[in-house]
Amino acid sequence: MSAQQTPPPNNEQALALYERMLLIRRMEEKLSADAAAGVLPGAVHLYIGQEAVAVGVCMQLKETDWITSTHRGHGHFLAKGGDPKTMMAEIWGKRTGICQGMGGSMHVADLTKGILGANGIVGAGLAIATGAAFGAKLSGEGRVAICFFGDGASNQGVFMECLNVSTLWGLPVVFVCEHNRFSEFTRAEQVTSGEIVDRARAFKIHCQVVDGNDVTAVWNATADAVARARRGAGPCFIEAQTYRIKGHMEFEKELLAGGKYRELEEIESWRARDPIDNYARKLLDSRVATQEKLDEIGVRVSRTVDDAVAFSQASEPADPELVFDLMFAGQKP
Ligand SMILES: Cc1ncc(C[n+]2csc(CCOP(=O)(O)OP(=O)(O)O)c2C)c(N)n1
Repeated sequence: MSAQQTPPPNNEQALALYERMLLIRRMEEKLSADAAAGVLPGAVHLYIGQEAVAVGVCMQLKETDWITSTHRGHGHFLAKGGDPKTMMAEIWGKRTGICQGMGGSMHVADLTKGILGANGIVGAGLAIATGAAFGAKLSGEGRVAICFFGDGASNQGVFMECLNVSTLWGLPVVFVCEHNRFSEFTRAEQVTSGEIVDRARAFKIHCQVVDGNDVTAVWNATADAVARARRGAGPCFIEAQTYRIKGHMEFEKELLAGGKYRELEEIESWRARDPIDNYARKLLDSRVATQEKLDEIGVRVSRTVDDAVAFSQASEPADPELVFDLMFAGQKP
C-alpha cells in the first residue's frame, strides 16, 4: 500500500492520537516545572514539540513490535504504551520505577511492551534496532523494529553500518530520523553535510520525508513503511522534520551562562506550528471532536499525570544495593 492509499485515522484513532500526544506534553510540562523548581533529581531532555513523531509512528505498531529510543526518550516510551506511573517513578529514582530506579530518565525501558529503551549513547539505538530486526527475521513472527534517532546521530558511523547490513539482509527495520535541527547547542547545518535522507537513498532504501509536526503525515508514512517491512521488503527510512522547542536539556540556561545559539523569534515561529494545538484545531474544524470532547480528554490526561506524580511521591527511593545484583548477576564483587 502506498502512503497515498493509507486510510486516514478514523475518529476513534484520531482522538487516541490527540490524547497520547497530550499525555506526553503534560507529563513533560510537569517535569519541566519540577526542574525549574530545582527539585527534580538529575537532568532531563524534553521532547516538547516533537510529540507527533513518536505518536504517529507508535500508534501504527503492535505491542510485539520493537522500538529503540534516544536520550530524549519519554515521548517514545509513552507513545508505545509505557506506563506513566512507572516512568515518573523511574525519573525520580524510585524503587517502583520501570527499571527499579536504576536507569533514570535516559534509560526508561519496558521489554514487555517492545520498548528496548532510551539510551544515553547517541546512535546506539540504531544498532540495537537492527539487531532486533535481525532477530525478528530469524524468528519469522512478523515483528518489525523501529529506530528513533536524531539528526545528530545520523553523523555516527554506526548509521551507515546499519543502513548497509539491514539492506543486504532485508531486515524489517524502519529508521525514523527526527530532524529537530540541533545537536545539543549546535545547528544541524554546521555539523551535518547534505540531506540526511540522501544517505539512506544511497543504499536504495525506500525513503519518505514528512512534516514531523503533522501527526497524520507521520501516521501515513509509518503505515506504508511498516507494511513494507512486515511483508519482507526490507528496511525503510522516514525523515520527520520537526523542531526542538525546549533546550537540549533542562538547566541549559545555567549551562550556557548567558550564551545563546538560537533566536527567540525562531522558537516562536515553531511554536505556531505546535503539533498538538494544530491537531486540536483540525479535529474541531472537521467536526471529529467538539471542544467539550477535547476538554474531557484534557481532564483525563491531567488525572493520569496527577496519578503518576502521586505514585512516584509515595514510592521509596531506589535501593543502591541493587546495583550489584543488576551488574553482576548476583555475584558481588
Ligand atoms: C556517542 C555520544 N557522543 C556524544 C554524546 C553527547 N551528546 C548527547 S546528546 C547529543 C546531541 C544529539 O543530537 P541528536 O542526535 O540530533 O538528538 P537530539 O538531542 O536533537 O534529540 C550529544 C552530542 C553522547 N551522549 N554520546
